[in-house]
Amino acid sequence: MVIDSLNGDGAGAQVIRGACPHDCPDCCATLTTVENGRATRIQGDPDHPFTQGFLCAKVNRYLDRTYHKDRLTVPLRRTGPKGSGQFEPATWDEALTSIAEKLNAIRASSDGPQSILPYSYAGTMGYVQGESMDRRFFNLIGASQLDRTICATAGAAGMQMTVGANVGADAEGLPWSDLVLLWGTNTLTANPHMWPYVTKARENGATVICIDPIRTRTADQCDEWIGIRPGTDAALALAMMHVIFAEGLEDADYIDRYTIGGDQLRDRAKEWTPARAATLCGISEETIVSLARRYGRAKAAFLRINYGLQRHGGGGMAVRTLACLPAVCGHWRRPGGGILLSSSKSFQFNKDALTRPDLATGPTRTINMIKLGEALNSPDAGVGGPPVKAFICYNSNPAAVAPDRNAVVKGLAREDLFSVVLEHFQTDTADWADWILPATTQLEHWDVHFSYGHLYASLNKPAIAPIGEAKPNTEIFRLIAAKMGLEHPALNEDDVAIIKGALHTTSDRMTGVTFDALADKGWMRLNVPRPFVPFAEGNFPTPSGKCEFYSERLKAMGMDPLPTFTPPHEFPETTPVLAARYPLQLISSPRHQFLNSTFVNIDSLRRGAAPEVVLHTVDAGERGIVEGMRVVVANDRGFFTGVARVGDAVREGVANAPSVWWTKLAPDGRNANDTTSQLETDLGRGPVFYDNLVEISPAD
Ligand SMILES: Nc1nc2c(c(=O)[nH]1)N[C@H]1C(S)=C(S)[C@@H](COP(=O)(O)OP(=O)(O)OC[C@H]3O[C@@H](n4cnc5c(=O)[nH]c(N)nc54)[C@H](O)[C@@H]3O)O[C@H]1N2
Ligand SMILES: Nc1nc2c(c(=O)[nH]1)N[C@H]1C(S)=C(S)[C@@H](COP(=O)(O)OP(=O)(O)OC[C@H]3O[C@@H](n4cnc5c(=O)[nH]c(N)nc54)[C@H](O)[C@@H]3O)O[C@H]1N2
Ligand SMILES: [Mo]
Repeated sequence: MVIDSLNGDGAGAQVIRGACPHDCPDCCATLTTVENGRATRIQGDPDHPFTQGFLCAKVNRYLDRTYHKDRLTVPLRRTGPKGSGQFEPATWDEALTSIAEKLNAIRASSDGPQSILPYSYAGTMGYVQGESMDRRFFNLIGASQLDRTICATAGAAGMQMTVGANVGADAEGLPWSDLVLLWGTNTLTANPHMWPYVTKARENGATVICIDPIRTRTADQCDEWIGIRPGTDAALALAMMHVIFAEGLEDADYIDRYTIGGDQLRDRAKEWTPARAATLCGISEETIVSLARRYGRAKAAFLRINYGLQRHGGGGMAVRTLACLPAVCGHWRRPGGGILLSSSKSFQFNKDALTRPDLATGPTRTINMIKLGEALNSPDAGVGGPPVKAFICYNSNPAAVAPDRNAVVKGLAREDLFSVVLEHFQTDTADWADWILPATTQLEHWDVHFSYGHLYASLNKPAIAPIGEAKPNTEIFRLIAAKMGLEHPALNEDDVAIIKGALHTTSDRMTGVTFDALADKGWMRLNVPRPFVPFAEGNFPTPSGKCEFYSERLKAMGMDPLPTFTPPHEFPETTPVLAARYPLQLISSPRHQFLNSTFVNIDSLRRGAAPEVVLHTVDAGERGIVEGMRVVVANDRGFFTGVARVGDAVREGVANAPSVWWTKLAPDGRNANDTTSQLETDLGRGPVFYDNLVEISPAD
C-alpha cells in the first residue's frame, strides 16, 4: 500500500491524498486520515482551489459508506429465484470459474460474443476503475458496445454543434462576472463547490438569477427566481435575442469576427417576440424583456447551465440555443463571461491508451444504455443481431436509475439471461444477478480523474487495504479474462501503469500534468491560464473555427441549422390528448443527500425519509391533496407513490419527485423511473427523464 508522508503526526496517523470518485462536476481533492490501517477521517483538501477544504453532505459520510455493515465482502452466488435477493457466499475461484465458463460458452455459441452486453456508467468517474481494463476486455472478446448516454450526451452535442466541443467558461472567472444566470442547475446540491465563486461575484456586485421550474434551495439563495415551464428554455433564449437585437444590445464586432450565421440568427430571433415566448414559457413578457436587457448590458455575464435542462426531447437544441447567447453579446471576451455546461473536453487524457479500441477484432453493434429495457426484451436487442444473453454490470444501478424501470426489470428477470454485477452493495440491480462480485471503493484502489466543473486533474491513491475480499474493477476483469484463457499484454498492465498510459499524451493542455506531479501534490491545474478565457478571440473548435449560429452539420443531419424551439415529447400544446389524461410535468431531480442512487442506503443520509412528491398549492387543491398525504404518481408506463409536499416550491403544472430511490428501500418498491420513458433527445440519443407527463392523485 502506498502512503503519503504528508502531515504524519508521529503517532501512526497518516494522511493520504485522494479524489472524490462521484459523478459530480466538483471532483474534490480529499485527504483521508488513516490510523492503524483504518480510515478515521475524510476531509476536503484546503489547498485545492475548487475544493477549498470542504466536502458535501454525502461525501462527508464516505467512511460510513466504506465501512457499512452491508458492504459486499465476498463473491455471492444466487440460490433463490431470480430477483429474490437470495445468495450464498462463494470463493473467488468458484465465481471466476463459473463466469468464465458461461461467457466462453456464449462466445462459442451461434449467437457469438455480441450477445454479451457490458453495462456501466459513472459509479466512479475514475478512468482506471471506470474505463480501462473493462473496455479492453470487452473489446478483445468482441462484446456489444454500450453507448453511455444516460446523463450528458444531448447537451454535449448541443455544445459541440455550437462552440465546437463541450468546453466552456472557467468557473474561477466568476468573481469578475457582473451577472450570473444559474439556468437549469441546482448548484447548491449538484455543484456546491462552485457556490463560493458565485458568492464572490455577488459581493462584487453581480446579480444572481435562477431559471428553473423548481424553486430549489439554489433558487432560494438567488436574487431572483424565474420559474420557467420545463422544456421551453430555447424559446426564452430566442426571445432574449429578439430584445437584444431589437435594442442594439448585441456585440456586433464579436458577431462579425467570431461567429457565422449572424444575419440568419437575427431573422430567426425576430420571430420570437417576448409575447410569444411568454405564453410558451409560462413567464411574463416583462420578465423576459428585463432579463434580456440585463444580459445585453452586462459586461461579463456568466451562464451556468447544468444537465437538468437537457433531459427533454428538445434538450440538445435547447443547450445549443443557450450556447449562442454569450457570442451574441460578446461575453466570451472577459473572465466571468461565457457559458459553462461542462469542462470535460478541456481534459485530454489518452483515452485510446486506456480503452484500447485497437483490441477489437471487428465492428460490433452498439446498444444505447437508456434503451436497456428494449435491449433486454427484444430478441434482436432492439438494434438487430443476437439477443442479449449475458449482462455484465459495474459502476451502475440500472434497476433504479434507468428510464422505464418496469421494462428494465422485466428484462433482468429473464431466466435465460446470465447476469454478473460488480458492486459495493446489494443494490436493486444486484438483486437480479446470478453472481455478485465485491468491488473496492475509492479508499481502496488507485485512480486518476478529470473534472467536468473545473480544470484540475487529480490522482487517487489507495488509503486502506480492500475491505474483505473486495477487488478493484480492473483486477476483476483481469481475473475473468485469465480464467477465460485470454492472453494479451494489455490485460496484464497494473493500475499505476494504466494511469501513466492515460497521462502519456502530447496535448499542450496536459503539459505538466504528470504522474510524479500528481503523486506529489494530489492534483494539477491543466496547462491553461487562470482564469481561462477560451474564446476571447474566437478560436472555436468548430469546423469553421467560429461560433456556429448556423450549423452545416445540423443541416446535414436533417435538423434545423439555426437555433430553434423543439417541444418536449410530452407537452400539452403538442400532445393534448395525452396531456388531458396526464396534465402534470414531472421532474425527478437528485435529492440533496443522494448521488443518483448512491448513498440511498446510508441511514444517516436517508434519515428515515420517505419518497416525496412536491406539488404546487393550486394543483394539489384541484386534486384534494394536502401536505403529508400519500399520493400516487402515474402514467401509462407505471406508477409510484410518495408523501405530498404542498406549497410554492414548484411552479404550477409541475411536480418534483426528489430522486433516485433504491426501490427496495421505498415502501412501495418503486421509484420515479416507473414513469419515465425510453425516448431519446433530439441530439446525442440522451434520456428524457424530465419530459414526463403524469397525473397525481390521493393514494386511497
Ligand atoms: N447531491 C447531488 N449532486 C449531484 C447529483 C446527485 O444525484 N446528487 N448528480 C450528479 C449528476 S450525475 C449530474 S448529471 C449533475 C446534475 O446536475 P444538475 O443538472 O444541476 O441537476 P438536476 O437537478 O438534474 O437539474 C438541475 C435543475 O434543472 C431543473 N430543470 C429541469 N428541467 C428543466 C428545464 O426544462 N428548464 C430549466 N431551466 N430547468 C430545468 C431542475 O428542476 C433542477 O433543479 O449533478 C451531479 N451532482
Ligand atoms: N428519474 C431519474 N433518473 C435518473 C436521474 C434523474 O435525475 N432522475 N439521473 C440520471 C443521471 S444524471 C445519471 S448520471 C444516472 C446515474 O446512474 P448510475 O451511474 O448508475 O449511478 P448510481 O445510481 O450512483 O449507481 C452507481 C453504482 O456504482 C457503484 N459503484 C461505485 N463505485 C464503484 C466501483 O468502483 N466499482 C463498482 N463495481 N461499482 C461501483 C455504486 O455502489 C452504485 O450502486 O442516473 C440517471 N437516472
Ligand atoms: Mo448525471
